[in-house]
Amino acid sequence: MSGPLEARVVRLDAKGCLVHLDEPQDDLSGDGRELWCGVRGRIHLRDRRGQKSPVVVGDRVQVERTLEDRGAVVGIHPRTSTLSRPDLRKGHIEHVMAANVDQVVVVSSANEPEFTPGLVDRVLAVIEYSDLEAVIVVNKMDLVERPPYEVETYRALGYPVLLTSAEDERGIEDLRARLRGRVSVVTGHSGVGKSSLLNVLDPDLGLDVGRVNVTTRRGRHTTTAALWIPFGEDGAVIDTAGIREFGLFGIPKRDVPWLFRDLAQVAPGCHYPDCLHLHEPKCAVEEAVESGEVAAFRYDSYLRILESLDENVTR
Ligand SMILES: Nc1nc2c(ncn2[C@@H]2O[C@H](COP(=O)(O)OP(=O)(O)O)[C@@H](O)[C@H]2O)c(=O)[nH]1
Ligand SMILES: [Mg+2]
Ligand SMILES: [Zn+2]
Repeated sequence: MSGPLEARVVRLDAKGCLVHLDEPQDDLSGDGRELWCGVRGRIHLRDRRGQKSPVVVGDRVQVERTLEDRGAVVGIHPRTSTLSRPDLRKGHIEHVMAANVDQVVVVSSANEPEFTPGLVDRVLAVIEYSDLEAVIVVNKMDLVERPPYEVETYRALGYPVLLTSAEDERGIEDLRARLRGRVSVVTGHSGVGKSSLLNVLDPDLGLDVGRVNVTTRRGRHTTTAALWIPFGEDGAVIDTAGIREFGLFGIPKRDVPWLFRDLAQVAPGCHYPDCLHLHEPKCAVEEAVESGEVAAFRYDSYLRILESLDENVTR
């Protein structure tokens, strides 16, 4: 057997991971590039502290063949970026969801379920902290006359917003152009049409499309694991299931105001340099919200993130 093979982790389960080999191997079935791997002990040990899994989807790894159609991950290349959330069941341990990501595509819907800015604002804050890029997708535009009013605010702040419909296929080519040649994590509440959009972009995918729960109008959660979907040359989409809570892992409270571009613009006018904009005297942010210079929904999202950090203290 020769030296280790270079590969990418494309799927995880309890026992190991599926990797996609850079170079196809003649004696492997299928396209010769898929190999199920366990993870060698020393990698477990090195990365165990605070990590749920030593390898995650998107990781660049080195693998060794063990049995004919089996392998072992023997090395992990340094990550260029990670996306994480606290794992609340296990006492605030960081749960890395994906590695080596270029951008986060946060999908929402204009209706059914009704547009809510909470998750979008959370994702925007996360990407400001991690230097990833964000793309906001408002899907199901076929169901409404005009986009949600929040879209104007996002555009004014310089965030790209794509208005799409998996139903009548508007905005799909713009979305395709945004995904080309990049590694994107796609996130958003269930039922907004993530799988439907990916199926329109690549009809061979055949991802499961769920139904919107009639009583709550909140989607039922249909996908089960983070999934690496190759997308054109060098590009890929990571479909992350069930991200109810998009993580702000380990972000100190005092940094949060600076993750909101609109708040950060006016915050230098606050009386106290460490103002958290929670009713401190002479707060420029509160004045800007009152005058309408800062959109009230953005301030609400900011307050909710601060509250959530109180609940899940991460440091
Ligand atoms: N009217 C309309 N319905 C859509 C659109 N995209 C998805 N849906 C429907 O919304 C439901 C949830 O879609 P799905 O792709 O499973 O959402 P996901 O949970 O975000 O992956 C399904 O019934 C889809 O047929 C759209 O652009 N317009
Ligand atoms: Mg889905
Ligand atoms: Zn202030």
